[in-house]
Amino acid sequence: MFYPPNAYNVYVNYIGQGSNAFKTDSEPLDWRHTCVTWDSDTGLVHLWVNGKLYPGGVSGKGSSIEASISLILGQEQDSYGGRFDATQSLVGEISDVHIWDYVLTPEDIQKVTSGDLHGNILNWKSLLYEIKGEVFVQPKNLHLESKVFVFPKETSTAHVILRPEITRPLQEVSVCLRSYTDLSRPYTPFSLATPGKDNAFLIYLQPPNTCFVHINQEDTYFKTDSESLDWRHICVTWDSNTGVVQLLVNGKLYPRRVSMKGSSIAAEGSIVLGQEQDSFGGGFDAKQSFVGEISDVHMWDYALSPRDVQKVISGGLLGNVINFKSVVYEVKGEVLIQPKP
Ligand SMILES: [Ca+2]
Repeated sequence: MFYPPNAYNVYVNYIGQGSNAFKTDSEPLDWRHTCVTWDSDTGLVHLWVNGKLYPGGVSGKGSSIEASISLILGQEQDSYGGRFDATQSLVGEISDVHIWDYVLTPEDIQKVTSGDLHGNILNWKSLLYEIKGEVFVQPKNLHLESKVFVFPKETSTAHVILRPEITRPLQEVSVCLRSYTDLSRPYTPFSLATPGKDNAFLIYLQPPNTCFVHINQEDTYFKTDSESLDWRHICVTWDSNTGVVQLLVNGKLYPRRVSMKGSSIAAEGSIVLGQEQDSFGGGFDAKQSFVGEISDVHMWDYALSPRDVQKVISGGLLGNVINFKSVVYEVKGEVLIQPKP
């Protein structure tokens, strides 16, 4: 049992509460790798989180776990194979489950973490399983650090969906990204739609030197220096209190505008890279699509200052709503993930 943010309880043959309560370091909102080992001879229980050992207590010394087991992911059994409690269920993602009939050494744990050691009792790579209820099997996301999305051609289908870490109404927003394109027609690197507002937060570029920012359906335009055929770093910020919209290209602030003062962007957002949404999650037009490369997409729930943007450009400030290094995403259609040039 995991009690966020940082407590675990391990039960062995009913025994566990208290004697095997672990306190770990608080982990960021990211994947974590957990190992628990138990040895009946000594009763010792150890917990490893992301390769770090948290020594535990003693449980079930001299006992053994019976041969006939019911093994379930995502629910807590209060009887053999059943009696689940929704308030103890897992909501999220699980992968790489392995079980061994021996106690792993620290060297073993390193191998497990790097994917070089698989379970001998249960091996995730050759698992027999049954899915009950609403559980989806999805490809594992590659971590995007030092990666770019490549949109190789004009389509009305290729796009990337980003899942934000914060979902509540936003009175302030900043979005930054790097893009590289040779398009001479208008295009859309970033489109955020909310129910009933397809242009809740939209960055729409019209080469060679116009940038449209839409906030809750109102568009504002900026004249910029002409684009050169190179990577460009774009940030757009908006603060509902003043309505001020800032556009910064490669750190340069253009004359500020005002839009949709006093409004807020609804909590339920559909965030799409590479296509312009004309409905929630769809309504794409190939002639407004992005062709080229996009990287380093970050989003915040506050308005960055020009000084903050300098930190973003140097990699010293990462988004709190979307952090490109850990973002959960889905690729739809022909979009490739390639190393950063
Ligand atoms: Ca639209």
